[in-house]
Amino acid sequence: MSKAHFGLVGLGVMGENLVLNAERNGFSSVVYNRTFSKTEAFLNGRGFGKAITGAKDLQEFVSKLERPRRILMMVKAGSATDAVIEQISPYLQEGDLLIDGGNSEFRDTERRVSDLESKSFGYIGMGVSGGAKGALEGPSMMPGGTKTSYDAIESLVKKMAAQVDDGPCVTYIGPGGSGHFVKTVHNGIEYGIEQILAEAYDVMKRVSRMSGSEMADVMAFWNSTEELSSYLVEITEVCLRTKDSDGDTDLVEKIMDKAGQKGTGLWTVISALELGASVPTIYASLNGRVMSSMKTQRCNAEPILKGPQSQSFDLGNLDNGMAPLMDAVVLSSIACYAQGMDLLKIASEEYNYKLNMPSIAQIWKGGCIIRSRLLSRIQDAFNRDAELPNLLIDPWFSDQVNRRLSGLAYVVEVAAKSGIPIPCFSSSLDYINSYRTSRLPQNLVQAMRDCFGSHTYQRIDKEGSFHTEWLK
Ligand code: NBP
Repeated sequence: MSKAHFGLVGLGVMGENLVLNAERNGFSSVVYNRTFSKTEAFLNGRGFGKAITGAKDLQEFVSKLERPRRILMMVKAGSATDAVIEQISPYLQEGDLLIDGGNSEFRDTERRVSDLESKSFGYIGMGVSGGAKGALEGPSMMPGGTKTSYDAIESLVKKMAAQVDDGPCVTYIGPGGSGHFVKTVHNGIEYGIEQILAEAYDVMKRVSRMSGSEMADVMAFWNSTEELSSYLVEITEVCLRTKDSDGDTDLVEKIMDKAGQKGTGLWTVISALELGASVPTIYASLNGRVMSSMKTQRCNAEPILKGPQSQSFDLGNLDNGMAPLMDAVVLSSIACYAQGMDLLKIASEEYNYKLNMPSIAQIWKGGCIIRSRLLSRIQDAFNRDAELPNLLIDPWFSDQVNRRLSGLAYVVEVAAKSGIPIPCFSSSLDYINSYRTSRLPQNLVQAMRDCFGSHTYQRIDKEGSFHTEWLK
């Protein structure tokens, strides 16, 4: 019997869809899952009649693959990934290649790449984005590791990936854990944009008293514009338009307002703090989820802590796409992408990843959760200037900032006067205002530090390090 082209370990939501994708693209496959009943169910269900066979154990699985073996692991990140590597390694031979498609922490991937490559196996840490549908129809994929290992999987991943006007949504990202680092930052941006849209919903609902279907119409309008056309706006429209089974109530109003924040969003912020990158919009989205999880405390505090008296404010209408609110969403989304790209640039320097910024924007244009038309502008901006210090000062983006900043400021004012939390809108406004201010008040911070701790300061009028006896 001829050997299969491709192997998959882990028949979860992602694994099932990815192996069907590979098979559809001409790669006969073998699947293995820790719990064999899932393998059987898959082979008798969605995998039936396809060029996909199963294996009961890892030895049988490995023996059914052509060499060099290409094995994709789609299991829970962390100890499960280590367990699979440990269990499968005894059956691998020189040149065989393991691909970790889970959401692994990039430092784990650094460790695994050096460990596995030292044993003459290939190891690729590959971020995969697109959820179940993307995995089946074509995800965005971010593979990192040695270039020779990538070359061995290029034909496979290029066929499996989403395709956009300028090619497949996959490219060699760089060495070590760079693929998983880029996926982590992708997810950080995703956290930010989800929170931005949630804030827009809250303002429309509570200030403008709009219904789910009216808000869905606004999303449809926004999705028709160059600045906001995106997958996340598209699905927000669907979420807002969907009714509960009673047919009357908006389903979203029945959903518990608590969101988790354990994985990649948290790691994005930790990495940014470690590297000295400024990501306030992404951090605000993470903190929004932390606050959301304090449901009992919030319920207890509501009658104690009085907000401002309610007032009416004009936020526009559907004909102008709720103009100031659209300004707020556009600029906050731009701030979010700018922060993510900045973090990638700083990490690229620090870890010597040599990231190609236009290519990263290109592979996010299709298949993944943050796909949007804005990414073409981001790609153009970094193509124009590979050393661009920040997206905000690219001509197209600075024009957006200059036209929309007063709208964002107005929405922040309206929300503050209405007692509505808008962590991403306000952080984005502060981020942009800080970035465009040549003289910030940290001169006073330096004065205080020198006053209480003799930390010294620099002057703007002469070179050197200075200390003043402030309390004499
Ligand atoms: P899960 O993250 O729920 O993982 C399920 C798979 O992991 C099952 O096949 C399970 O086997 C296997 N597994 C576990 Br749990 N512990 C194991 C162990 N110790 N040894 C061997 N196998 C083990 O599935 P998923 O949602 O498809 O996600 C897979 C990976 O892709 C994760 O890292 C996830 O973060 C990432 N990801 C998910 C999405 C998404 O939208 N879901 C998107 C992008 C990336 P069992 O059947 O025997 O329990």
